[in-house]
Formats: sequence, C-alpha cells, structure tokens
Amino acid sequence: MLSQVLSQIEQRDRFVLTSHARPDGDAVGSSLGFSQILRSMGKQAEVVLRDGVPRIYHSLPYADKVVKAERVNGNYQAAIILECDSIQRTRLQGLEDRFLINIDHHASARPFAHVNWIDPKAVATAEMIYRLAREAGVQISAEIATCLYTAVLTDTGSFMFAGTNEHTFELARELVLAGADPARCARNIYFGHSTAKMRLLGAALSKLQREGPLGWISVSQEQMERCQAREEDCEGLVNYALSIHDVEVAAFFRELPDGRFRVSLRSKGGYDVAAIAQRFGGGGHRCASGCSLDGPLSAAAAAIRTELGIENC
Ligand SMILES: [Mn+2]
Repeated sequence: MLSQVLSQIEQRDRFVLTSHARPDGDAVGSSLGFSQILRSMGKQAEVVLRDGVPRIYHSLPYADKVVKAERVNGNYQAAIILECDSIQRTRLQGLEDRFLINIDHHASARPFAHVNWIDPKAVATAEMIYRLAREAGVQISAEIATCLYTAVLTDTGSFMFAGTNEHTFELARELVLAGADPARCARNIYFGHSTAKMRLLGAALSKLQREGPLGWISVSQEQMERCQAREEDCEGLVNYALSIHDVEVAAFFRELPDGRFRVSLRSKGGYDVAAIAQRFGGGGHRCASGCSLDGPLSAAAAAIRTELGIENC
C-alpha cells in the first residue's frame, strides 16, 4: 500500500523505474512523472524501458533521458516496477535480485514484489503516482503534471472508458491547474502518428472481419514490412474495429516473426476481455487486455471466438 511504498522510498536514495515492454501512455507518463517526483524528494532516479519511448510520447519532459536497454545495470537500491504483473512483463534482465516495489492498477495485478501497491479502482497508474506525490508533500511541477495528465488521458481513452468518473475529472483539473496543457498533450498523441501507421491502418481495415458482436482486424509481417511500420505503429489499431456501432468486442491480431500472434482485445463493457486474455496467459482490464496465441491466424481467431462464445458465422 501507499504508506509502505513511501516508507521504503524514504529509506533509500537510488532508484530505477521501469514498466512493461511496448509501453503505453500510462507506462511512459507514470515512469517519467515518478522519476521527477523522486528527484524532488532528493533521490536519484533513472527510467529504463526495454523498448524505449514511442514516438508520440517523445515530447514529454525527460523522455530523452529514458534508457532503452535489455538489462538493468547499476547500483540501484530499489527497482520500481509500474503496470506489470511480473518481472517478466518488463522484458528486462537484471531485476531478479533487487529490492522490488510494484505499483499497478490492473485487474490482473499480482503481488510479485517485496512491496506491492495495487489499486484496481485507479483509472491509471498515474493517479496512484499523483496520490503518492501529494502524500509525500512534493510540489507538482508543470513537467510532472504534463506526464501524469498524458497518462490519464491515454489510459481513460480520452476520458471515454468505463471507470471514468468525477474523480477522474478532479484529477485532470488538478493536473491542469499544476500546468498540464490539455490541447498540447492531445495534439502530440492524437495528431502525432507516423505515415506508416496510417498506411498500416488502411491495410488492416481493408480486411475487417465481422462475426456477430465481434469485429477483428489483423496485420501480417509482410504488411508491416510493406508499410515500413514499426512495432509501436500497431498501438491502438484495435480501437478502430471497436468503433463500429454494433461491435461489442474487438480484436487485433499482430503476426510475430516466430509465427505466433499477439492479440489486443477491447470491449465496450459487456464482455470481460481481461478474463479471456488471462485464459491464454495474458492480462489487462475488463475492457482492454492482451495475450499471445499460436498461429495460423484462423486458429488464433477461432480460439478467441470460442472463449467469447461466438459461433463462426
Ligand atoms: Mn495503466
């Protein structure tokens, strides 16, 4: 819980912060915000991310200081892991023998660390980081506010997902008062895509599949190469399938170099996609989750359909 996290932080000086591979806005924003909060507390803090910072988050304060690495080296007294249900989710080596602090808001969160603060009611890990900063008496700078606001904005689907409530807007209000600029944050995220991503989206949507309440799209290795797309260009494509009026649950299948498929699942609330992802070793939230499945695509899609209880139409 929060008080334990704070007391462990107070006893130490040097921290490494990390989050999951292929980081989203909450992973990046919370890591960057928390690192600045720790520095305000007189600590040393470094952010290490396996895949670095995706392009749409490059303009966040201190994004250029993030270390992209496969291994955590260095004489840190604790590793703070955000948004992960295990060390493995970071895809980083060198965390195993360290003192670990786990902060997560996912329904699938697990207490794998020495200190665990899990709050599934928080709309984003950034909400928890904000609470921690307030509790620690840290002044929220405009730079911290910008990172945390971006995390909240993206993790709530621009304040559209279930779970967004009056407290979310209260949090957003406080972050804006502290100096976050909503228009600038939104511009970088929603008008900051690469041309390759838009071409990839076109290729994926041209093969949109519909089966009852399910809408699904896929991207092959060959399409990735043809569009010159990067891994991060796949982020959010699933939402276009979910945006159809009678789609209740959407899936995005990304073919991996080894022939397996990474699956992103989204729901409008009627289906619990966290439960489905967990059946296949993945995790997430009721309305947004992910997992990996064996190919071919037809088999992966059939596995998801079966779990959803949707017959092949
Ligand atoms: Mn999150």
